[in-house]
Amino acid sequence: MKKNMKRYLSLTAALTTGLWLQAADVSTAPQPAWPRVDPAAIKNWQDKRFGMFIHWGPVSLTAREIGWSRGAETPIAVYDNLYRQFNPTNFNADEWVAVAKNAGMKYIVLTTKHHDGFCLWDTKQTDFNIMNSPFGRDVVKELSGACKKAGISFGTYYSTCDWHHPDFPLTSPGGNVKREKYDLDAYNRYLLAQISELITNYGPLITIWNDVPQRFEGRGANTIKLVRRLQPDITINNRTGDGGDYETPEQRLGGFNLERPWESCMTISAHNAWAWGGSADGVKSLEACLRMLISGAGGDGNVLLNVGPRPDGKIDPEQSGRLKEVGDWLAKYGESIYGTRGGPFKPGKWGASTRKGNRIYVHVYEFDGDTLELPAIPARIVAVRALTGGQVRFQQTESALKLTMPAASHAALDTLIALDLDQSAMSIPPLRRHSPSDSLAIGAKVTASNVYQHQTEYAAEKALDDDLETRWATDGGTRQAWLEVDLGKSQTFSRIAVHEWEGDKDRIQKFEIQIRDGADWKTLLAGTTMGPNFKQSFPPVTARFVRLNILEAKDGPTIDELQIFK
Ligand code: FHN
Repeated sequence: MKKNMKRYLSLTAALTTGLWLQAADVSTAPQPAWPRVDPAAIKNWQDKRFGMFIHWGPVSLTAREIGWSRGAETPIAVYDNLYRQFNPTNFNADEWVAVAKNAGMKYIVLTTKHHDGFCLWDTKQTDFNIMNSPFGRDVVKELSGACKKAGISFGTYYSTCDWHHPDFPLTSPGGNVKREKYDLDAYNRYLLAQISELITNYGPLITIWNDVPQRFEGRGANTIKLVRRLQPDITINNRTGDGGDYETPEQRLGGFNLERPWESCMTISAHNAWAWGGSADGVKSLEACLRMLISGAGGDGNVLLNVGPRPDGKIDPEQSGRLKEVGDWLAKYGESIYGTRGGPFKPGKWGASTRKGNRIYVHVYEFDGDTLELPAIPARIVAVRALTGGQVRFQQTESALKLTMPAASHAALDTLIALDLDQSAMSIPPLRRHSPSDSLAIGAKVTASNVYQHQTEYAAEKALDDDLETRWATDGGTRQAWLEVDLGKSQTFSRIAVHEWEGDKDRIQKFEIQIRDGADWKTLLAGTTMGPNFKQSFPPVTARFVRLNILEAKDGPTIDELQIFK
């Protein structure tokens, strides 16, 4: 699990004292009757598909993580006074916007205030802001103005959690220290006043990107109501604490979902740093960045790719250079990303697909030799073209769609093939490409000893749907539970993987994995904790029925995915 996510989860876990809810719980909580976004606004946001996230502040002087290093690697007194030496004279908002445009990014989201409480705009609510640094310029004003001038949208990241503010109940390190004295009502007034400033003085915004959900006496809903009142067409993420317009999977891609909008926030940093991580940090490969974008769009999601500018105000050439390469790809093939919807073929190791009008864009990462076999589609293909060059042939039958292309014509990072149909591509139901390396358990019959409030949203099937965004859940307080998979026939397998929900660390404390041998269950392997990345290989066994038997749990066990491999 990424360090930050672990920290974030420890924060939210530490805060489950009735003050906070897990982001995942929050996003699946029944949506309160708060004002919803105009569908046209969310479509406008979805069509952009690719945005720039920017984490910046005086902390960049230390090359340590924003917010999280306060009171940890950097003593609080030192951290809180960094702004007195912060003078990024090379900051040029037009240059930042040019980097985003050259990358093919259609919107920018800036950390106007992170958990450390420092404000990058001329706020009247506190002196702890950029105007009182040697730099003395309103970064939010300059950047929002540069965006407007260049025709790209601007959004604000705003942390509802503020470890610096004396009225906020928690402080550093990591929000794990509870203040003796605090005044949540006063803090809430402060928060709403600042959000009002950002929307009123720097809008219109494409989004307000709240972070670390705060849901105390419905305050999240209050924030949403205020935001909607100030700018009805603004999109609000799911971390306000009471729902929101889109999900925010972090450092991973969201699952294929045509109903619930989502945006994955990812770091270009090779070490997943959000703020400037120093000149040795490095950046992710072009392949990694392109696959985020392509498979993200393939899942019907946006990608918000983060840069951490240097303390002198420049975006490091290693980061801007990588982004330019992504932009060069988008300049040629952006039609397959912008304004498309995900599918119909769900993303996988093989590649991904997007669609627009009568066209399906098939992005192929891996062929099987010269061919790629996809599920049949209920539409007739009238033309096929390899947009990345070369000749491609297709064969369409009742049971499959086969694309054939000589290996010499396969593109290095993504072979893009356009399928033109005799009808709209948008009504084709989502299809899953099966591959020999798939889990044998996908879609298998499954029963469970308990399901959270008997809700289908948390049914046993959600642990076998090949989607890490859904999960089987059990009732709170459940200490023992089992999940029984029927593979339909005896199958031979040698590896099991379990993705335990990350929202609460190690709920499972003792488990067995068993296979049915006649009338009895035979234990294949046993252990204590599982976590989100449990994997175990063993000598091949043959069985039809497999059971995850949870013998001890701290609270209701909940599994994102159980996988069984040959
Ligand atoms: O704690 C923050 C983290 O520093 C960063 O801002 C990410 C970006 O999505 N959000 C929180 C971790 O989930």
